[in-house]
Amino acid sequence: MNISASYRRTILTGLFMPMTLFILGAYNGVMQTLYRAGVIHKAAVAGINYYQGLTMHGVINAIVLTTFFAVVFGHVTMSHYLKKEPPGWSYRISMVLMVIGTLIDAILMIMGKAQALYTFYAPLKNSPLFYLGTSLLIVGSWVAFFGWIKMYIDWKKEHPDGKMPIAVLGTFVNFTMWVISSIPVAYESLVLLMPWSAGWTEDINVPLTRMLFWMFGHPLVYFWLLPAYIAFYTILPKISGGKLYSGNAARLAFLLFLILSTPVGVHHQFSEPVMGQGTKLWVSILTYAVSIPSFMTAFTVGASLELAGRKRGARGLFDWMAKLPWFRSEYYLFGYFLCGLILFIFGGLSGIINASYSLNQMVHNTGWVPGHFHMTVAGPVLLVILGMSIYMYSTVSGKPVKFLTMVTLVPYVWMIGVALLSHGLMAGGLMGEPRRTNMGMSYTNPESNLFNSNWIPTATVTMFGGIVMGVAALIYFVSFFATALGKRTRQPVISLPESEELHEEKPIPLLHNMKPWIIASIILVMLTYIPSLMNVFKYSTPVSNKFNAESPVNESGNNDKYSQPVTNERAK
Ligand code: HAS
Repeated sequence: MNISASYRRTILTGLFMPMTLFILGAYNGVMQTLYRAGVIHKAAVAGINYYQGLTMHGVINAIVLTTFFAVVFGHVTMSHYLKKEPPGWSYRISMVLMVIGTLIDAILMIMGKAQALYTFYAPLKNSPLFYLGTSLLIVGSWVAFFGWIKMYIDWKKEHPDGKMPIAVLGTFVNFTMWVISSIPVAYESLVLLMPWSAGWTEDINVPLTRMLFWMFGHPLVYFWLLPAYIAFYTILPKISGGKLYSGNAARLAFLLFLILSTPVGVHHQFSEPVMGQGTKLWVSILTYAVSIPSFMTAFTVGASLELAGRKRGARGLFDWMAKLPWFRSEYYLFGYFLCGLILFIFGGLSGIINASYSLNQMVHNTGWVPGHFHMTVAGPVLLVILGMSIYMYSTVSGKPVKFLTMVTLVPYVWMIGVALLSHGLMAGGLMGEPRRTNMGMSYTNPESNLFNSNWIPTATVTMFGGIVMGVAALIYFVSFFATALGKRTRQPVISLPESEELHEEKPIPLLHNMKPWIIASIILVMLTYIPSLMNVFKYSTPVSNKFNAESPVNESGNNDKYSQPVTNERAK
């Protein structure tokens, strides 16, 4: 489909800008592994301190890059399937808000005024502008969604009998969940954290900010994941040479995410005494339930791949795997998708371990947790972002992909790096290695009396993994920017590989109507968060404004307001 110059520029900005920042995000990731392994024994390198670097790594990679990608991939998907452009006001305002918000955050992080990590709840404190910048980024992404709704209504008028394409349903599910879940974080940022960090309010209720953050923070991980799932269901079967095994299964998986993603945030708070046991048990059950759409995806996508292998002439039980287009540069997206899926098998299984309340006590706040999430967010999520970003840049700009062989190899190198990194982190985590700790100044520094030689081998494996990932990222950056700065040789278009469904399945009305699922989602959110809020207000109260960025310890020495009600309540 041909597109207007202004829409094209918006899409290209939405790909180019976050990818440029990702250089900083990736650099700080490699640095984390060097601190961890004890290669660096300092608090800062090149003027960037440990927590500042970790904040840049998390915010850029996990919030900025992912949100821009979800919006740009949404634009391309909607336009490809509905054969329309979104209204000009929506894509322009959305991109302007997102760019301004991101620039504010980036400048603050570089200046060291925002180092409260990507999970920006109290008591760590950022500059008030950080909360504003992040809110602009999020609201900007909503505006794009509002434009797609308008686009879909217009399309539906023209095609009254047309059924919503799977990719459109996936995008709508993702952004509906995103809007629902970003309301609590907007309240946390704009009503609680911003006035507190500006000094307009004295007190802050720390557990409340944490609960509101995680109410957003877990759906956030599925907001990262669902664009990848859209690609697995609607693009991968085509480029593998097969068909989508079941469209109904794909639709059901997306709709299950809509109801189950938001109420599970409390599983990040299993160790917090303010949450009651009943709430924790309920959330543990819901967390197992939210794995079901991923198990369904493993089956449906796996069956689609088997079909593709068999169409390519495979016989026997496993031969289909060998027949798939591995390392073939004309199908370079295949490597990005499959390496992501392979990592996700282990990322998903480790998530299920986290979901068990009792096992969580062993792994929480250890290296295990970043081990888990690098096989999810640096697995399918990032690999689909990298593959699709270069693909979309090339088609939408009309510029051919440069260094195609290198582009084809990147996901395999990256996958080896992530596997090593996550193995090191998880093995270390099981031996108690903490996360978010400058181990180079303590546990892996022989000069320190905290030195623990047991953690050296695992931290070293983590570092090798980080370096391999760094090499893959470097090769990718060279190819991406060479493509972006190359010459246009073709007509710019929006075009995606489009998978057919294997069977003409009987339409199930419930899978074509989002309303009951939205209602169910709101009911489940209330069933989880009304008791959670009651827990928070029962066992905690706001404390005075005595925290600073360097230390989360309340320096007022006056903890009466906090400890008194808790002690009394618990003592009853
Ligand atoms: Fe998680 C912590 C539980 C999925 C990200 N998670 C995190 C954090 C992040 C994160 C960032 O219950 C840390 C936050 C922080 O900073 O503190 N997570 C789960 C569960 C799932 C899960 C049950 N997480 C994700 C995804 C993420 C992500 C997806 C990012 C995108 N997670 C937790 C819990 C914690 C947690 C606790 C708190 C830990 C703590 O104590 O702090 C499930 O959704 C996972 C289900 C997935 C599967 C895998 C299906 C496999 C597929 C691949 C098939 C392969 C094929 C290829 C078809 C069941 C689909 C085959 C072909 C060949 C040729 C081989």
